[in-house]
Amino acid sequence: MKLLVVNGPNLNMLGIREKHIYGDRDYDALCRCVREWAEALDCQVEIFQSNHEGAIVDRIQQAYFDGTDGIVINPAAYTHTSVAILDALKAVQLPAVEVHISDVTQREDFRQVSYAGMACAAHYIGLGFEGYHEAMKYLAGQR
Ligand code: CA2
Repeated sequence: MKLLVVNGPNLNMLGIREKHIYGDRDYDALCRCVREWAEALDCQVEIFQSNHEGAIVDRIQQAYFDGTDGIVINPAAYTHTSVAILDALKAVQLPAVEVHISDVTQREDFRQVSYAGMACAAHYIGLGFEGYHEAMKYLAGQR
């Protein structure tokens, strides 16, 4: 099974600031966890991070053609703004799961809408890095 993990803007800055919200581990640590979990689940994984909305749309579209079986997505700030990412997820019709490191339900009003989440089959919110693990297990369980 081939999984694509998509991370949106500023997630590459994890561990540098706002540690009380996102924890003290950095983005490389997240990527190492994701690769270890993929191996344990006997899945292939590609991790994609971009600070650019269009690049994320392009990568989701590419997933339709490259044999991706499922998408784990943390669109970061684009969660709350991007109809383009929602439409891309709807266009490819691949199983997708939304992840947020922090508990966005307990944060500012502007974080209460998730466009991408409308195209996702499951949501793991506020579980830290472990949310990615849960999302990967969910998709692997669909095999
Ligand atoms: O909790 C999450 O995973 C978020 O997707 C993280 C986003 C935020 O905009 C979403 O509302 C919730 C932020 C990504 C990381 O931003 C940083 C900010 C300061 C320092 C390091 C990273």
